[in-house]
Amino acid sequence: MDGKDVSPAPRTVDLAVGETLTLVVTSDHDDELHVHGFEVEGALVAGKPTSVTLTGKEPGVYEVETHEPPLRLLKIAVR
Ligand SMILES: [Cu+2]
Repeated sequence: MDGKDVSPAPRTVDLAVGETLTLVVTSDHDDELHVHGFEVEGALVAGKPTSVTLTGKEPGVYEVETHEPPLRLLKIAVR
């Protein structure tokens, strides 16, 4: 594993305004998690699940990514 596989494969998840979504992210290496639009950033520690809870506010499509390397994990469509 080279730290570049994303599972499940990136897709778009719908989130209604006012609804909450909890993401649990586990990386095989230390990294940084960034949820665009929600401006949530969190440290990912190798092998350790990190969870973030997001509440839909502004309608739009937002990317969830890591920074090292830059990988897109999913998109959140707030409607
Ligand atoms: Cu980012």
